[in-house]
Amino acid sequence: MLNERSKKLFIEAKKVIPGGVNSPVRAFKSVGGDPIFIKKAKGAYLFDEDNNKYIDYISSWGPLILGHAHESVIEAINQQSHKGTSYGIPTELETKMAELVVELAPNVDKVRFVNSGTEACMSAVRLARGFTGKDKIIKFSGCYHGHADPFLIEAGSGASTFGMPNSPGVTKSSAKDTLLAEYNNIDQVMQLFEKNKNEIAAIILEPVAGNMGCVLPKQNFISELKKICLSNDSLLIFDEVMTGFRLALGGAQELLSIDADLITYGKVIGGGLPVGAFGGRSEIMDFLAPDGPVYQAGTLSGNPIAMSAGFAMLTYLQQNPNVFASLNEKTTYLSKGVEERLKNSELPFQINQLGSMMSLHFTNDPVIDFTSAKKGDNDYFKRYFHAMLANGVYLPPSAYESYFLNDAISYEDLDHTLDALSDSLSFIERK
Ligand code: KE4
Repeated sequence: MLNERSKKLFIEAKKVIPGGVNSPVRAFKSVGGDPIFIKKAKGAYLFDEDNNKYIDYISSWGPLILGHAHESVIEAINQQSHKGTSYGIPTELETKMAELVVELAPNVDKVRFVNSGTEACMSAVRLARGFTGKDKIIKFSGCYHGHADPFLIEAGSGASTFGMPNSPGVTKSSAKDTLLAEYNNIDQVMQLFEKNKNEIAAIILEPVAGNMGCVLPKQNFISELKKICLSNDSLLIFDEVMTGFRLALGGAQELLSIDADLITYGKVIGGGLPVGAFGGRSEIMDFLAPDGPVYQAGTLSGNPIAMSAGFAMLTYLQQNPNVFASLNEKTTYLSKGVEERLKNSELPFQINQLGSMMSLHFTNDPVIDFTSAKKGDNDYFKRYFHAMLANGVYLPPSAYESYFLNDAISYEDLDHTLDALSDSLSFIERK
């Protein structure tokens, strides 16, 4: 594939944008080569500036669960934009969107909208600290909750892709209030509570992790976390920025049948526009300003364009719940097809999948946490990524990401993807 125009655009971009991108993972640093620049997208397909077509397996890192430019979302944005884009004044639309989230999200009485998943997670942690009067939080290595200081302590997405577990600029004082445990390791969590009695405000985790590849919680892991939180007057925060409205209409809380105290959302909730949210029981949410003492704010929070896109997205999912079954079936078809092809190769591999989240790891060991995820052969991964890209398949450009299928992907697209893998195997295996 010719990428001359993308190469030129990348050179231009780097002159005025750090690294040429507005989010590090897009720069292809962990897979090598230069990023492609996208001109447009529709349904399951991306079209780059050199008119190459790709089947999209990142769906804007999750939001576009129905595929690009879905008519219901575009129509809602069109209609709202003629009424103005932002007022900074309450609107009925925000209430309607909040009512819909409260209806769809289990165990959420009230919700506050923000503009990103980072903001949602950052605000939820501040609220948990304010509500409990405690300072420390526990997070898990390999889980990513955005780029706020308390989380860049061995983050599992972009930061770990660069092997920069602790980002410069994160102060020692903020780092001391973030305790780390290995995902799926309940003993480490218990030890942290022993050592930090009455100091831990919350545990925050991805209930199904997607930032070390897709990693599933072990049986009882999360129910044990909930018990520990209850017995220590700490809060359990589910970061559902990735899983919310993707794994099920009620997200991981529904799928895993377990309630968290605070839940954060992003990605799908905005239908492709910048929306984050955090919600929970009224007794906790009422601690937020202006009624409560915990401050949190945002100029464009709840802006009508983003609300209209999110409302259209969630309404469509509510009225077409078969989307989730369809996505799960397509993802299972893909993961089984990949397994079929790789088991006849020399390559070590593990495939993790839950619903429409999946990841492929070039390692013999089960991937159950960040330590095991890091054992994956990144050289194989790089060759795999570029071989698939050359075959018109755009995968996440990092071994520490999950595939995000969208429901516009057809079985023909899935077969093309599997054929591309077959074509790529000799290239991937080359030492
Ligand atoms: P944003 O601030 O990027 O909207 O959300 C942060 C975030 C929070 N929680 C989870 C579980 C997340 O996955 C994310 C962001 N996900 C990454 C992809 N793994 C976004 C891609 C990027 O950083 O460009």
